[in-house]
Amino acid sequence: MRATTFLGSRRVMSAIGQGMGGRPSAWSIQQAAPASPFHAAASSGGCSSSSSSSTAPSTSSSSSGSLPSGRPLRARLSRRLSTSARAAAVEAAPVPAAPPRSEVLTGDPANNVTDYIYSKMGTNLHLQPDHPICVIKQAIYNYFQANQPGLFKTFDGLHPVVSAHSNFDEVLVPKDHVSRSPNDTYYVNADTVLRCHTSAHQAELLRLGHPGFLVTGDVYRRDSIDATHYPVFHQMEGVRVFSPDEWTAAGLGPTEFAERELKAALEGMARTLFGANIECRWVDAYFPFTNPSFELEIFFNGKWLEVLGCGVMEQVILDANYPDGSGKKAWAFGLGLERLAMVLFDIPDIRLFWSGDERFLRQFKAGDLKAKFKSYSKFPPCYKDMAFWVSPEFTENNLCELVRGERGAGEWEGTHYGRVGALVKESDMLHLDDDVRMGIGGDLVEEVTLIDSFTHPKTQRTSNCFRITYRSMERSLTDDEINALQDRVREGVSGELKVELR
Ligand code: FA5
Ligand code: MG
Repeated sequence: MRATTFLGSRRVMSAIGQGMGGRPSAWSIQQAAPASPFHAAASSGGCSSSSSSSTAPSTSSSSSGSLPSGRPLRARLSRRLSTSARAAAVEAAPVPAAPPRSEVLTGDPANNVTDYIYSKMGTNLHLQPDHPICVIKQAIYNYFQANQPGLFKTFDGLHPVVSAHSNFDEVLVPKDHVSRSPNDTYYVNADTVLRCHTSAHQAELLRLGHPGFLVTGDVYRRDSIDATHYPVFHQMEGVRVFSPDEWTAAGLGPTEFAERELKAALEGMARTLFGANIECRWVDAYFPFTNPSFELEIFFNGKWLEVLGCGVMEQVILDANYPDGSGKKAWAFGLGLERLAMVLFDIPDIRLFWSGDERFLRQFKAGDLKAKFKSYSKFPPCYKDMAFWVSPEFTENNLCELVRGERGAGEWEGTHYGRVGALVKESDMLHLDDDVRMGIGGDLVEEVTLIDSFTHPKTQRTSNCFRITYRSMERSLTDDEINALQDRVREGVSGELKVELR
């Protein structure tokens, strides 16, 4: 479990939706402003406002939940959402193909991209119409379009290789922020990265003067390994700019107004996607580019799952980029599409999104938000523990990269990546011989967990014990195969990460 979020800081519970103890209760609906379409949408789901434990004002009783025609708003909304003719117009941009390998694995001293990561580039799950990532993306576009027709311009094809300047500097990420570290971000060279968030495009799109936009794309992070973290995933960025007359009409200050609009928009989105009974909570957060900042969590499979970060945009960003930005106010959010799709379609493991297995893919269809994933197999996990004295080279992310790294033994044959279309030829892989570039376990690695750590009182050396869980989504693994993988992991960690195995 990471102590801090990647771009945000450690979280503090906000008052909204926080229970008296134990599990916080679901959120309550914010005070509605009649002028805001998002407020109408947010109240349409009739989400049960949390009981006495919530301190947020609730309007579920004061909001009518219907439009002037008398038709229930929810019915109207869902009709609109299913009308493809009214779907958001997506910015016509060429689909970002994988760049040539030599442009991403450059040999530059700062380069830390692996072939495993490169093999994911150009796959663009968010552009494959029947893929669950694309299905949920489209549902969210439709929601925003239905609420504010034409306001949000959508961008699906912005290239994931971006300057460090736009990924970090333009969104005020401090020079010494952890997310800039090569332990956390993939560098092509010292000035160029694989975007680690879609916020990398905020400033450039603000400069074009769009008052609202949604950007979807693949993002890349060196990260821990478990069922909800993957080194490549898909984010959607949303930005909405307001003018003074809007907050004046609402009788609110600019920041207060933007915060209220933001939460209403996102609560409405959650209820539109998941229905009224979904359990959600707001958590206070920190991001360098927003203030105040929040994260939204959804209760899923017995745990709170963080699905998005958001906040009121730092004024400096608007001032520096938006035409006449100093008189404006904006909100921004960045959501994880895999996480939302896991909740919506009941998908238990993030690795499944990359499966080329027909038994997975055929369960989803464009426009079908009702599909629930049916497990076609449940193979037993296999646990391997490994203890070692750590070295200066050792970090948990380095271990995860080494363990998962490139193709999984036995998973590469045939079309494991084929159907989802990773544009890597087998011949490109054959000359690779370095375990850090190649990796070992691929998607057979389900989880890497630190289960024990102690510092020797005399030598002050620290020993860690990690448990690696291996499991295939598609077949049974043999003992011999796992033992061979684990032997290679042990060789890799002692050789590459210079740790002393115990
Ligand atoms: C960000 O990336 C911010 N750029 C979000 C933002 C945008 C905040 C605009 C404010 C304004 P964070 O690092 O928390 O924040 O990631 C956002 C979401 O991406 C998370 O909530 C989660 O849903 C998803 N996510 C993060 N890491 C992973 C991962 N390794 N695998 C899958 N999903 C992930
Ligand atoms: Mg976060």
